[in-house]
Amino acid sequence: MSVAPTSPLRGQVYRRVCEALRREIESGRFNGSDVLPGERELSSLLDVSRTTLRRAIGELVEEGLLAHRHGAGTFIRRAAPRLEQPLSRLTGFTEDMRLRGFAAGSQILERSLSLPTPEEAMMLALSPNDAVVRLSRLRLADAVPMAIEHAVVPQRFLSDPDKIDSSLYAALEEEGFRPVRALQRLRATILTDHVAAQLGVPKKSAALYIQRLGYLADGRCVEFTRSYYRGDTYDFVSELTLPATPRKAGT
Ligand code: 16G
Repeated sequence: MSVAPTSPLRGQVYRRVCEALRREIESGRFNGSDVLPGERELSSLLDVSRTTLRRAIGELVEEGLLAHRHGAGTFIRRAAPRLEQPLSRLTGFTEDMRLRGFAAGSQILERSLSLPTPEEAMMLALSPNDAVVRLSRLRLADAVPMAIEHAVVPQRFLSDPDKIDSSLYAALEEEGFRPVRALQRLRATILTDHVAAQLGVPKKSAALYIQRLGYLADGRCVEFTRSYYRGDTYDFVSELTLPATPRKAGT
C-alpha cells in the first residue's frame, strides 16, 4: 500500500511517531524480542493510523534501526558495540579487541602475493618489481562486522602470506618486523553499496576511511593499510597537550 500523502499535519504526526518509536527502541522497551510488535498492536499503542505507522517504520528501516524480513515481520537491528579507540597507541585490531574484552575475528577476503600498484610502491618506497603480500579482511568484534581492511606489506618483511593467522602484527612480530611507529590519516566517507553490504550496514552509511603507514625502528615502511571503519561503532579519541614552552634564559 502506498504511503499517505503529506499534509503538513500528517507530516508532523508521522515525525512524532518516528521519534516515539525510536525512543521506545532505544530505551529497550521491546528488548524481550528482536521483532517489533505487529501493526495493529503498535498503532493502538501509539494511537495512530496504520498508514502513518507504516511510513514511520519505513523511515526507521532506511535509517538502519529496523529491518524488514520477508514473511517474518520487522526486526530491531541489534546495536553493534561502540568502541573508543585512542589515536596515540600503535596497536593492532586483535590486540585492541582483546583489551576491550571482545573476541576479535576476521573473514579473509583476499590473501595473495603480487606486485604493488604505483601508489603502493610510492607509499612503501618499493620498486615496481618488489613483491608485496596483500591481505584484505572483514574484521569482527564478537562476530559483529566492524571494519574492512586492505593491508599491503613488502614481501621482504613477510615471506609467505600463509604465515598470517589471526593477526598481521603477530605474524610481523614473529619475523622481527612489527611496526614501532605509524602515520595515520582519516577522513569521513560514504560507503559504496558493495562495502556497505560487506559490513552489513544500510546503503550510503557514513564511515571513517583510514590510511596507516607503519614503520620499523630504522625508518623502513612495513605496512600500508587502507580501512573502512563503521561510523556507528567507532569513536576515535585523541589526547591533546600543550607543546612544551621553551624555557627563557635564566629561569
Ligand atoms: C589495525 C590497523 C591496521 C593493522 C591492523 C593489524 C587501524 C586503523 N588499523 O586495524 O593498520 O594492519 O590493526 O591488526 O587501526 P591485526 O594484528 O589484528 O591483524
